[in-house]
Amino acid sequence: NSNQTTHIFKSKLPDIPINNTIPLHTYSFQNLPQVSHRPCLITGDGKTFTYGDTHRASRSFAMGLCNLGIRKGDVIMILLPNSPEFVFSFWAASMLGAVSTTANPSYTSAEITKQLKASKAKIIITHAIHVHKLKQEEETTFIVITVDNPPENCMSFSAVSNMEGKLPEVDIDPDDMVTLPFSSGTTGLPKGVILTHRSLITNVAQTVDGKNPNLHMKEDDVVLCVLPLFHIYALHSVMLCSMRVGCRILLMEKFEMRALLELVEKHRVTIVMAVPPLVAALSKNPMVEEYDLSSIRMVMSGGALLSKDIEEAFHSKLPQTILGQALGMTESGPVIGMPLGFAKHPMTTKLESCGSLIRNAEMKIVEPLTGSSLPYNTSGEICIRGEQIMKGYLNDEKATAEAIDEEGWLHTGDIGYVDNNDEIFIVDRLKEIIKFKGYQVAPAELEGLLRSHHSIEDAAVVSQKDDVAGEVPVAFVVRSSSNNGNFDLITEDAIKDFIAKQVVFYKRLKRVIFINEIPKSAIGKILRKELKAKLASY
Ligand code: AYL
Repeated sequence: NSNQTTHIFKSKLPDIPINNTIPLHTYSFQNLPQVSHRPCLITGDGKTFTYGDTHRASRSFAMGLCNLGIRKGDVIMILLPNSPEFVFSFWAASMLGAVSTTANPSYTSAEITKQLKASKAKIIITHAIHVHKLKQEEETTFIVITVDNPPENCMSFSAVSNMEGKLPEVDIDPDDMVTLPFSSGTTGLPKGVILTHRSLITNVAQTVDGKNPNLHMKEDDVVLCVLPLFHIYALHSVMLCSMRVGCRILLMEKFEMRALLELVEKHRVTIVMAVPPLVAALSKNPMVEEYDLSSIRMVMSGGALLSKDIEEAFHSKLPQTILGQALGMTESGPVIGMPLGFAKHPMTTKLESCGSLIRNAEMKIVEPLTGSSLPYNTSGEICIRGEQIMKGYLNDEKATAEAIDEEGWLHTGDIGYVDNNDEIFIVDRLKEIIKFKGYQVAPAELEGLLRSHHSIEDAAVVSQKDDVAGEVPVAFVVRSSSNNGNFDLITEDAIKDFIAKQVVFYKRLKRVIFINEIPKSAIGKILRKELKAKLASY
């Protein structure tokens, strides 16, 4: 309706010129001459790689991959915890014009196989302990490279890095894909999210570039990398942002509170990228008293909603530290909102805000049913537009068209509003996704598994609030009628086990509730709101 006003929100910071037509690695290593001697990666056990080392190791691995036949457009899977090899692999792919798809090494064989098939990865980089989960099938043939001692038929990371060769000249288009994380978006199963050189450069620049960067990271910062790099949050906000500014990345392979506190104290960590449970631990865990955390100047929380209680507890525990929430979504490249309290010239922000819209982007809030755009202080679906958003879902035009409309707006499935101070507040979620400590759990994936069980006729999975994880998946199950009159009806525990065997730990069902019928709309869509209401009454 052309008579309607469109309320388009912008950042309070002015737009900046962004040179996003170069390859991502060129952009990220732009300051190499100045920073080459500076530490880039520090491991928990004390190994250091300078920017020069990191660039060299990435190039060497790229040459090895090239020798193994990896060419422009090919996909490699990085199935690693936080480690220097993760970083080298990512850059090696980029340098070849190839693509990395990152996955959680704790995934089950079935989960890895799905991503392998969808991404057609030709090389997998992992640890020897995960090799048994990699199943060669007709449609999927790949070479396995392990960063530790290679089992039979696998190659070692160092051997590949030591292959003779030279880096080919590749012609990289800004709109070529560079990484392929998986996300279920607003509905359905996990899908490959196409992020290009242009989209990632844009989003990193929106975050840390400019005279007054929205997120002020500087060369002498030490950034804690405890969140997994296989997820877009740490990949972008820790690895890409830190490397752009030339600061240190302290890599932790897994989360362990005491080890984390020791490392923060020892390395004088200045920035912590966190998820709400980690902010809660920093605010409430008594162990924190035993360590000197005075070096931390910023803590960012993202990936899921942070409660006001935790925010307040954090401020009283670490009053010298700025805490802020960033809002992101894999499909949006990923950052949407970043607190201006993190800016070089900081502005005051409110409790519970999820940041302010990043620069060089547009946002609108739409009424979900009519699509009309809403003004300040009115809740609706958050939509974002700009060069940072994904190009689309891999081989899925339908899902892409549902996510990005004809005018280029990405519909996030998050319900929120913008207040008078241009801060974003999230109030609800339109989409199906369940957030376990910031990890995605796709109801459709669990529902598919449940329905594949012969004793289950129908199922629906919804989220339940949880003190520790934020949200956990709960299933409503209709048992098969063929089992009527049979006293061996499937039990809650049997269903939980059945799921647990097939999925990574955070997708496990917390509860199973048996019902007679799953409530559905006329066109067969599960009425999740109704089930959630039911859940509240249990
Ligand atoms: P995905 N508050 C509330 N919900 C949030 C927040 C937040 N601060 N951040 C993310 N979400 C939810 O794709 C929201 O529903 O990416 C959003 O649509 O796994 C969904 O999580 C997206 O989930 C950052 C900070 C990246 C955060 C991110 C987000 C990565 C999560 C970079 O610096």
